[in-house]
Amino acid sequence: MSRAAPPHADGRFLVFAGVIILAFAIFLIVGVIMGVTMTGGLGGWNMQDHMAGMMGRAGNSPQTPVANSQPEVSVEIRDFEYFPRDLTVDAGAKVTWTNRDSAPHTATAKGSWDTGVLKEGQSGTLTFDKPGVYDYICAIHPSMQAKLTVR
Ligand SMILES: [Cu+2]
Repeated sequence: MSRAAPPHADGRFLVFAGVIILAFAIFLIVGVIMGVTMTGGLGGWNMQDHMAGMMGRAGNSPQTPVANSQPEVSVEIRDFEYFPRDLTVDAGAKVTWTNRDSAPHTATAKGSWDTGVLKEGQSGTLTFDKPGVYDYICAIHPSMQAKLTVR
């Protein structure tokens, strides 16, 4: 005489399988959410941008003012800072800003001049014919501040 399986065995198995499937589904959903967040897939969210905004590090490192008499002068934008941050050029000089960050930046002297948005690797060149002192910022990250003097 053989013993039949207990009548509740199937039900127990179904509950067990259900828990496994549910756990797997939660794992998948969390994975997708994390993936989207980390890669900036939603609305251009950007880790570098986010960290700089949180830490407010733009403009914090010390820099020596630079005077450059060349007709063409370069400013690099890197790690949410302008290099050099305090630049003097001669009247008539062409100044080129190049963005080395993955985040977009501008060089904007409100009411005077503007490079427009520079994406990673892009440059903007402006010619400065008249002497003057210009404080400028990044229009996207206003904590990025610099100064251009035309003499
Ligand atoms: Cu910026």
